[in-house]
Amino acid sequence: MAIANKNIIFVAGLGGIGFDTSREIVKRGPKNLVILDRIENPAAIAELKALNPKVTVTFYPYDVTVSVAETTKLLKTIFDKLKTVDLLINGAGILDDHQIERTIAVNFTGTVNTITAIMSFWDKRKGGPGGVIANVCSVTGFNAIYQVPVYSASKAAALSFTNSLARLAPITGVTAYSINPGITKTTLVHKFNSWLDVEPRVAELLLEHPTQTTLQCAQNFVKAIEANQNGAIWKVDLGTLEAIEWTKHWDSHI
Ligand code: NAQ
Repeated sequence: MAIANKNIIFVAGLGGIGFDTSREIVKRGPKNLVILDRIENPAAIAELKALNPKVTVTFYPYDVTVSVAETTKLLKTIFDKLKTVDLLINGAGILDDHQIERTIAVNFTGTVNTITAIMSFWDKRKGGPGGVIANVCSVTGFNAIYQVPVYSASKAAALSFTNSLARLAPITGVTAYSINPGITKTTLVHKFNSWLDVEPRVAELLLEHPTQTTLQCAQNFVKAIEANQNGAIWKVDLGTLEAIEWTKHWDSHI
């Protein structure tokens, strides 16, 4: 999907990976970039606006743990203004295996609920135009960082949900793919709690191995958006972009 002239909603567009990706998106000249994030950052929004004055950048506070009904209300405000939305990016995530419910609420339920809410505007069975969803999952959804099993499982769940969404596209008209970053230098991975403190040095150990910058990640993130492949599972690791092949071990045959 060419980003120029599109209307894009970016949940968590101000985070470490999110903000650099927002900058790459704005450079490509969408019509609207609507950023939804938990905490407002006027300086960051001003920077995005200054980057490309032709782009309308707006911000609404949004916590992904609110109800589907509340999300639907916010989306109605946005759809009333923009009329159409081409792409929804879900990027909210936390990494803290001491907070079990919150991890699942943000990383998995938040993604599912946001998508459930946008379906009432997009679903072709309701006369909607369809749309595109990009979910930020993680390479830990492929193979866990087993010292953070709750986080890893929440990302595997988000990835599985995304793969199902892609299969449902013929019914809903809504396509989907996942963006799965490898270890990327942001505050998220600087220091974090392992489950039951099984490995107090998990962050230090991880960061002994090669990582990528947020800019490298963001540049490949927008390439994946431009490729626009329903069902793609994008690995965005160490400055590279690769569509991974998912191994099938079982088939429902329906
Ligand atoms: P950062 O903490 O900077 O950004 C998280 C974003 O989520 C922020 O915009 C924050 O406001 C938003 N957020 C958190 N709770 C929210 C809520 N309740 N409602 C709305 N928004 C909320 O972290 P980041 O590294 O930029 O992470 C961005 C996304 O990439 C997250 O989903 C994260 O899980 C994912 N990710 C990050 C990394 C990494 O290394 N930084 C990796 C993969 C995926 C492999 C690696 C990991 O999985 C971490 C071990």
